[in-house]
Amino acid sequence: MKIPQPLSRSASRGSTLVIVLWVALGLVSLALYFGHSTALELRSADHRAAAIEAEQAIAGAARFACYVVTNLTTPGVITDLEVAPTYRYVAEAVPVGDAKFWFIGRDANRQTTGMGSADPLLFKLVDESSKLNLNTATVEMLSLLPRMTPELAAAIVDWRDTNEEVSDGGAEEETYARFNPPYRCKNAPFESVDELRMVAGMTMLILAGEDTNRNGILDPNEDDLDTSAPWDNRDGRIDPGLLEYVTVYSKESQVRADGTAKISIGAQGRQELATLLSEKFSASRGNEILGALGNPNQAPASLLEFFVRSRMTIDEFVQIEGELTAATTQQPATGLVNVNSATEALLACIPGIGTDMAPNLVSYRRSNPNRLNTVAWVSEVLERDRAVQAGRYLTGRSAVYTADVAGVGHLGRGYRRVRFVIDSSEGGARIVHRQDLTHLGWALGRQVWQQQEQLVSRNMR
Ligand SMILES: [Ca+2]
Ligand SMILES: [Ca+2]
Ligand SMILES: [Ca+2]
Ligand SMILES: [Ca+2]
Repeated sequence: MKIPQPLSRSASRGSTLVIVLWVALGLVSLALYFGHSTALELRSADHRAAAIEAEQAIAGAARFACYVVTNLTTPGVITDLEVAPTYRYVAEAVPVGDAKFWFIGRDANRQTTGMGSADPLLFKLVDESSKLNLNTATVEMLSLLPRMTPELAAAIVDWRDTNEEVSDGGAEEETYARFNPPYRCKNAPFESVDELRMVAGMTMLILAGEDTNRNGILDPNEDDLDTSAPWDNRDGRIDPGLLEYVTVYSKESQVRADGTAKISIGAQGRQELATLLSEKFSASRGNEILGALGNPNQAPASLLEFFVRSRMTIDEFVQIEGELTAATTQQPATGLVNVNSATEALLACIPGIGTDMAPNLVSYRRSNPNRLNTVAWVSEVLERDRAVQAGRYLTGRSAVYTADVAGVGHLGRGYRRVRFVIDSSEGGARIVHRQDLTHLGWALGRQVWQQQEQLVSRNMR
């Protein structure tokens, strides 16, 4: 019988070594694992901190925008010339501690065909009166918007009108009842432009077009066909969707600079108007103007018509324009288009202007930048009848602005973007809409991206 021999000394030492090695290996991998996850944790904490900085900068930017809107040299006029340099509304890479913010703006004088890839982003507030108001524009006006069809324009009007009568090509209750799942036709005014998604026949391509990050300029993925989303036509120009051209917020200011109600240009305001004219000019000049205006019961329907009929000079009219309103209780002044800030594509939708005269208005603006504080100059470009027709849809002043604010934290990290709509129509400034647009991705263009990259690499060295 064989008695089992104890393991030799050397074999026992060998297995101990193997065990020690395994333990050491385990400890090393644990150390590596925790080291790596701590680094990850640190980096993500750093990003979270940067994002919080960006959010704080954006909140500050919104307050700054409210201040600018309520402190304009001429209320409702927001051209570069009118704004004092100490609080210019052009805001680019404004530092707030380690963070920065930008206003993502638009160029009103860009060509109808869109902006080329070389066109830079403009950093400023956006005038909501530079767009068509979904709640007041007619089917005819809506139909002329880029990417719009007559059927879709009719469906938009059917969505907001209170009746159930289907407009030509439009959609009411029975169309929406057939959807899966079905829903009701709103039959009430639009409360946001995003509500357009609900309208029958609408697609994301029509809404956003090539400009999927909604910054008004051509980004690399928006000019490469279908290499990356979205599909685009790679023609070197941005072809934006409907969202670029429509609003639900535009409205006229109801108050004068001193906070009192504006004077009606209708019969009910005639006495106040007479007082204003004699105060601003003289009693005799006032009488001349009132005489030219004629019968108070056939009052002008718009400020532009008032100007044309009054035979005032533009310089005279500018002095009283902010005191007057064409709004009546039956027809509140909602949705007028500011002829000084609307693009050519938008102006072409206005009755009396059209595609033939819109380019002339834009070229007048380019050559007369110091005239963009009034609606009166339109009568120097359009003939009288067309000016009177267009006047009902136009204004020279705005009360509602968008601050589309992008911000980054330290070292360009933690990108965030929030859009604020600021309404000053009742005096003061109220934020009436806030929308987080961070999910649309980087919207500050290639130039700012490169600047941020350089900043990071300088700091890494
Ligand atoms: Ca309806
Ligand atoms: Ca874009
Ligand atoms: Ca693309
Ligand atoms: Ca294009």
